[in-house]
Amino acid sequence: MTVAGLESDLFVVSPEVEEALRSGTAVVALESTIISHGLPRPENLRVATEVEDIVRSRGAIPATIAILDGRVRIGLDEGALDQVAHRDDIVKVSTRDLATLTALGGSGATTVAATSHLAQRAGITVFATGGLGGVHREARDSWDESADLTALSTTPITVVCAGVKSILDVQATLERLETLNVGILGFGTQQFPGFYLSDSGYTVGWSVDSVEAVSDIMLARTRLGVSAALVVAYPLPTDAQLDPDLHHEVLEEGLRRAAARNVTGKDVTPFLLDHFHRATHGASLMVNEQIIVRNAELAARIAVMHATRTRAPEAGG
Ligand code: PSU
Ligand code: MN
Repeated sequence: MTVAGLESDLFVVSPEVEEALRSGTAVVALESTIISHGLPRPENLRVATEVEDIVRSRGAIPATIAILDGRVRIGLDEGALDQVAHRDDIVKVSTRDLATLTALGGSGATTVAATSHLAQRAGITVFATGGLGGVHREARDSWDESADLTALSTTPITVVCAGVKSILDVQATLERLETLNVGILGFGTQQFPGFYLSDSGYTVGWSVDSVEAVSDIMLARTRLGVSAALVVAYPLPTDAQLDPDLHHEVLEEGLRRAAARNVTGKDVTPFLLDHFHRATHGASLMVNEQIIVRNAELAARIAVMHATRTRAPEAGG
């Protein structure tokens, strides 16, 4: 059996994801840019595996999404995950690149924008990532705003993240998310998280404390026909965050270097994340790992709760 509407010459859905979608078992979509471009080797594969494991341990099926040799892969086996982590021809893929890359037979790792699109195409409603893309500092001159924002404005999916990357202009990003009708819920907090930092300094309009409440809101959004995404903002505890002074110092240096080397476009985010990993001697990497694992765990709990409530009753049962 195949997932409804997904043609098998273009989509390869892993058997366990296919079975989960068919039976109404909880599935959590996971992005792959974080593996190929967001984390250094060899830690990237270890973290990707750890993230899948935590999703499973909470009773959901992980569906890491990527493009391999022209086909969309929804759910990666060990070999495919290894390819995303280690192949040198894996490009960073946003929504606009999807058709071009698949038609040309290329391989790539999907951003939040592209992953959201493909997840919703496959009928997956919950997605976990680290931090969203957003409006870059200096955007007044560079016009650099992540396509994650516009993608989320048109994709009805629930995204668990630790806010937006702290390398961004958080205030401007929050304004754009409001304009774009993207819902934001603080999970257990009134403060919008700052990715490496527990608190970005900005508050959220709504806060919930339970996965039941998130599921209630997801159900209401479906019934109301709200077609934008819901962001569940989940901060690290303060004792796990990156030291704020170190963060400030490393970010200033990274922005200076990016400007000096004329880094632009889709290279900016990987450049800055890599700078953080080097300049903090791995401290930011540890923080990043914790962020992703925690987000995946919460996403799995939300997905399990939501699946229980929305699963069609068994025929004849
Ligand atoms: N956050 C991370 N690591 C990452 C990214 C975000 O901690 O690698 C990736 C995500 O895939 C996100 C993308 O969608 O960066 C945004 O890139 P850009 O700013 O070029 O839109
Ligand atoms: Mn950009």
